[in-house]
Amino acid sequence: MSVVGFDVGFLNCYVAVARAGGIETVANEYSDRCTPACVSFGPRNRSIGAAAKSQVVTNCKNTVQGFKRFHGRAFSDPYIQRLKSSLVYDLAQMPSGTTGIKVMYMEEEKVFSIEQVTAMLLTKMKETAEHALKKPVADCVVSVPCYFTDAERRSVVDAAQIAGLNCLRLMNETTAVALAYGIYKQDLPAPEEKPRIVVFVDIGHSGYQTSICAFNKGKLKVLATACDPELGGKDFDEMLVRHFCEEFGKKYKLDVKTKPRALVRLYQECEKLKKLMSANSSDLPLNIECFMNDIDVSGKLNRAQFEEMCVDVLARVEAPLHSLMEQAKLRKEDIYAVEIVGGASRIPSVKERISKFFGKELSTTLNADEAVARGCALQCAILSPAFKVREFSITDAVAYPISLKWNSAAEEGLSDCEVFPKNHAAPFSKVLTFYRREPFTLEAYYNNPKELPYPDPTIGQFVIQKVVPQASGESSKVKVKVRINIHGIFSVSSASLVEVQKTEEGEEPMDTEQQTSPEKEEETDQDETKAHGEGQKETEEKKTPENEEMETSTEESKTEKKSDQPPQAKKPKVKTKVLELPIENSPQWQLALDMLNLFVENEGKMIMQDKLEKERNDAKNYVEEYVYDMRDKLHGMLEKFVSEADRDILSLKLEDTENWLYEDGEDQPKQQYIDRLAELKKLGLPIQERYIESEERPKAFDEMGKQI
Ligand code: ATP
Ligand code: K
Ligand code: MG
Repeated sequence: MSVVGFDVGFLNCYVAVARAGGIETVANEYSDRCTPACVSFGPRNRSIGAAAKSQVVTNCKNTVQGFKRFHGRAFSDPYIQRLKSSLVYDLAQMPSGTTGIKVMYMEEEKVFSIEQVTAMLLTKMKETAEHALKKPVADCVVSVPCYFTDAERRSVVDAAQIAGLNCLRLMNETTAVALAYGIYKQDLPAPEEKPRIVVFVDIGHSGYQTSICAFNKGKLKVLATACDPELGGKDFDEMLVRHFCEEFGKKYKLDVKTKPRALVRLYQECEKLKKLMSANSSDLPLNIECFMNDIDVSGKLNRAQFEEMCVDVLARVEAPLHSLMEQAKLRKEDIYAVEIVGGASRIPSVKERISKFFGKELSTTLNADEAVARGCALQCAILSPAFKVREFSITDAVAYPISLKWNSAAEEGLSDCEVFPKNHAAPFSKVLTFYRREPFTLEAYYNNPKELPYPDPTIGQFVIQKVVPQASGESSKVKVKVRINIHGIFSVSSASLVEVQKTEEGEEPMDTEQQTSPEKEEETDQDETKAHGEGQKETEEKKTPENEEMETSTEESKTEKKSDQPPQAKKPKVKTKVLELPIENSPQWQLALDMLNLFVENEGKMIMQDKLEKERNDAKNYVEEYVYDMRDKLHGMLEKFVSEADRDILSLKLEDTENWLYEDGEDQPKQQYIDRLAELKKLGLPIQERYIESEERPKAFDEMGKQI
């Protein structure tokens, strides 16, 4: 059982683990706690993270970044099509219609699905966690933006599975931040007191997320969220790039947009400049050597100019904040603190706008880069039975209202009802009742497409199978449990048919189940009570049985409503038997199981290939190191221990090997390097042994001296 949190950022990823000392953000093999969300494909292997980022310029067509936004999207999605033209690498359509990336890998053209690419990144992050914990990692919590839709979330869950991870929860990034904020707070109001209201703002590279949360001792409830999925650090970079493209166009007659490599470099330099400007308001230089056509370029900019060119971007900071306050129906005075995280929250003019909106100093008590990963690790610790952590209940909120529609059995066309309104508590289950004679289909969809940052309101189709009429010929009562699960994903989790059997008065009902009492019909799932805590009952208005019938029954059921009352003692006893019904799930853009399995297998193969390639490279490096090391020593410390003739033989052999390494030996199987090294060592070892012996001898005498 591992306790790990992964912040899969658009640009920057972080890994946090729970160890005896508490939650810790851990460093990768470059001693960096930040791992770039970057995967690079080569003729023999993949590079992931920092190693990939270093190839952004040299191997730009096969180095992918910024892929977080491709999850759960059709290739034909206008958003994808628009992005496609601005990317340095290629996108392609998967057989299922979703988005893939097209690269050269192992000297072949390959298309990888977005789930595979994110899985690669997760593979790297998993290794980082395993290295820190010194044991295999599977259980984890993975972050997603709170504005991710169902299809996007399912795609990330699949990516985790491809990487061999067991994702216990997909956690909304702002909720992870809220948990990281709340769990250590000792002074939260008691459960019966007025909650502490805190606003969280996360501005990353791609997205802007805000949430407003209510805290009491031991619990947090997300009241509302508001986002701009298209506002982040990248938009500021974009403005700078546009500015310098124009400037260099005029100044040097360069058309930067025609050279992907130059463009990639310009983006890198502009990002650096943007960061410098956060700490500095004076003129700052931007210089790139050999930028294009061997021309060195240079320019300069100051913060005031930067802010001026970003007015339109900055103007978008306020809208989500307005929406947040409107949804929560709270006044600005009710807010205890505004906590900001995310890299782009360091931009002074962004901070100013937010601070001005709330009329409040912003709080930066959390680590702006690591809070999401830490929150995820904390959530993983809470979910892990093996780890002791302070009890803390988290109630998240539904981001977009969800409705169900179905063909009415009464033949009057489609019926529908909103099952989860916006900001409804999540995770959560509801039981809906239908009266049916035959199998029927429920279609789940987002009922307010306008607010959806996604072109397709469909969530999926769910066929309730094997529905049959009662023995009497009447419609059967079918109970369908719908839920927003722990990942924030909608599902039809179970369906059952209540078979009514009339029995003689006084006869003991046998092998029957008492009908569930209406009060129990709406409840959270057993396995989720822990994640919820008790806040649920207080905040969730209980529907009366009438309400539920009204909302969930089809027309023809209304006449039967009376017979649906709990059995009464004097009437003939009614036995009921509950039959589980199979459900056929077709969520939108769901990766098919056989594909998922294939991807799991392929990821395993690629991991193996990377490992072999690493071993091969290591073997080559050992030869190279030996050549340089031995050559130095032959003319240094080993000089006295080798005859001139032997030294010449070995020297020649070393030189031969060096030449070979630069020519035929550049790219050989591992065994070749091992053999070469063995050959060299055969000559070198006797010399080294003579040296060691001569070093040991005086020491041995010394030891003897001490003993006497
Ligand atoms: P997302 O949350 O959108 O998935 P992410 O988590 O990868 O993205 P972060 O790491 O939070 O993003 O933030 C990265 C962004 O913050 C980049 O645009 C980066 O240039 C910007 N950034 C980091 N430090 C600074 C700074 N000091 N000043 C201005 N911008 C900064
Ligand atoms: K991040
Ligand atoms: Mg982020």
